[in-house]
Amino acid sequence: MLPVNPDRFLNSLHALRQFGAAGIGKGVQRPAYTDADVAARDWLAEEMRTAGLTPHFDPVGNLFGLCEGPSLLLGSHSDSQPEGGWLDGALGVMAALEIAKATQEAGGPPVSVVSFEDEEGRFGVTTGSAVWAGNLALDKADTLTDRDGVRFDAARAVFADRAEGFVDPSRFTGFFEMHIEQGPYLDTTGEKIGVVSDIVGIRDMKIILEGQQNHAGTTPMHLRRDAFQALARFSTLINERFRNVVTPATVWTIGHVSLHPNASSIVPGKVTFSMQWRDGDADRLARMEEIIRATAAEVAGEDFALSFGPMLGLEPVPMDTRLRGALASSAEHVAPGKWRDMPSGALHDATNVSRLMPVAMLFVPSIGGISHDFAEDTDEADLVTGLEVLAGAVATL
Ligand code: HGY
Ligand code: MN
Ligand code: MN
Repeated sequence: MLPVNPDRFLNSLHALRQFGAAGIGKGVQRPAYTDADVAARDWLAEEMRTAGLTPHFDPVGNLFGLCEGPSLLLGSHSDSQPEGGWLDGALGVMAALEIAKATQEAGGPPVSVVSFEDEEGRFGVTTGSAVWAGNLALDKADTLTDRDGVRFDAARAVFADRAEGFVDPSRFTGFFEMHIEQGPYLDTTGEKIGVVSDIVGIRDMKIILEGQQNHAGTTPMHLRRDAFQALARFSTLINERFRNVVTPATVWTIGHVSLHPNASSIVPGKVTFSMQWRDGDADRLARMEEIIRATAAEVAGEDFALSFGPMLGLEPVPMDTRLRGALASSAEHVAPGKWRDMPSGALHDATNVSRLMPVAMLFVPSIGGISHDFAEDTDEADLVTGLEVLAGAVATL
């Protein structure tokens, strides 16, 4: 068994939490490329150096802690949602660093560490690992903008003085990512570990409908071309039309809506909204895209100009059998009868890394199933159990 140090691990997690601490519970506000994110990465680079690893920033801000020669890669991401929890991503990065330290103290196996950048998609979808893995071309990523119109190339310039080239993935023999479940299943069943079977696919795009801005008092209802009403009709129609295409595991979200000019006495003339959908089946994702595009065109009709932003997406991926088996046997050893195989409804960097090498993931419970919220939390005993399962899997490889 690798000599992991639970207190050292938990202390490092609480240290990372200070960067962008929201002051509400253990919440954090550490979106990619913000001052808090950059400060956290600079701190992490020093932690890696102290742990005997060579810190390496790449051109998009992915931070690797490299050990000599071929090695296992462990990690996740340390950026957060605009309102995030202290564990989403951070858990996997600090568990990786703890195991890198333990493997050095134990004389192997060699472990490198990574904190990917913009996994939370301020600009794209798992942007940093997507660029590193070749799922997203850098010149295309550079044209992406965040919800305030900031361009990706302008944001990533903050790392220009630190960035070296992209790390060659062939130095790594496989990738493990530990993550909170971010859903209700382990918390409900009382199980301690999820060994991930596969990660769902995702599609994400912006839809714009433009009608007619007008006076909210003098414009009769039958003459309006109200962009909010068009969005409301679109949402109602797709919920109906998805019914015979989706399963209980399919999800879709309109999470970001920008009404123009967003004033209570003005009929909104324009709406820009995010349309995101996820499922384990690529064909179902494609059928849903057809319904979305057709329904948007139907709602637009003659009254609204319709346009679509770039569609970003990742395919569903199965986890590597050998690495997953190492996690399962370690889980049975550490938490006998208290673990399960399960799919991931959340996206992770492991999806992109799976293009380059074998990958596997494990989950620990999320209290109340809450995530992407300041209230996100996990019992510290469960965090340590996850660390021990991961260490056991690494030791067998
Ligand atoms: O949205 C996701 O699945 C990830 O947490 N960014
Ligand atoms: Mn995450
Ligand atoms: Mn997340």
